[in-house]
Amino acid sequence: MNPYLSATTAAGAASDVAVEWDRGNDQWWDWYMSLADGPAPSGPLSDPAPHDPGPLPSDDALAAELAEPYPLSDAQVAAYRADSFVKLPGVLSPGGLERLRVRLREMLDAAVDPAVGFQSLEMMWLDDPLLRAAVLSPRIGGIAAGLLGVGHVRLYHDNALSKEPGAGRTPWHFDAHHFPLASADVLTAWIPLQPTPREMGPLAFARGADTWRLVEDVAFDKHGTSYDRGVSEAFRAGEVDVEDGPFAAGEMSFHSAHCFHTAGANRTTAPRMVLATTYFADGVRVVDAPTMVSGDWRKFIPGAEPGAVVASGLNPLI
Ligand SMILES: O=C(O)CCC(=O)C(=O)O
Repeated sequence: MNPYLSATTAAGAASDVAVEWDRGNDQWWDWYMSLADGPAPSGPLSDPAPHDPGPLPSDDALAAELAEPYPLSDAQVAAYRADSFVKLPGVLSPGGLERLRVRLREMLDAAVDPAVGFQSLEMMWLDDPLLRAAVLSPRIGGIAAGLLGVGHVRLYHDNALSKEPGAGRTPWHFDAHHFPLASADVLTAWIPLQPTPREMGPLAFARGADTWRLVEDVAFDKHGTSYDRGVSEAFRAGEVDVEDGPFAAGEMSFHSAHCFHTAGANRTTAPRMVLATTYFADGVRVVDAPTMVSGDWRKFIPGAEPGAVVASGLNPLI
């Protein structure tokens, strides 16, 4: 039995996820990360290359940067649709990202046990003006709307994700399994807050809008690592192209809820800090039967019931 599950969520077959999650979202991440295949990382950690983010913008300058539209090209929109993800250069300035990194670090340090290897925190936008400006940013929300081909998006949630030095892989998964949203028009902006070389564990993507269908029949395993292994074997057998390159300063990715993704271990001495924000097209409904893989989703859509349109006060239009 997986040690992160309660008696209720552990019950039944290993592929049975029908009950709802009954712990917090940080415990959800502890569970989900334990499903990653492969040996625990070992050996010395390397120092990342020095990075000078340059001058740090004032609050007003950062707010202005976050409000400025990003010139999304037709080729970038087409790439997102064909590949199920796109990596975009120069979305935010290195100095702006450094300000977000410092603030997010303070918030994580105040809230999370330092012994945890994959540290997470959500709904920071409710407590912090800087995070609010980033999470509700017209620049980032505008890219999300442009990629989905809609006028506006709504926020599902924000997420701080810090993979600490030495922490292991993120297992292969797709977010349609995770978010209880009944639509393909859902995407996540993955915003690294420092340059992220391969050895730090950048997010990696299985290319192709329909690639998820290759692994539809791989049985989920809530106790162990067989699902992650099965997905990776199927992708190898299907010669799926995996984009696993580094992220330069200011570069960020947008991946569809149908994009399979994973991330390597962090083999550096610095935390791999990321702000991940998930947006969806206005009018999307909650699925009829959320599962334990959705975590504590009610925190992000208070008052909503299965089948209802997602439009709570915590899902503002951007
Ligand atoms: O940051 C990671 O390692 C995983 C993040 C992820 O799965 C996501 O943002 O959808």
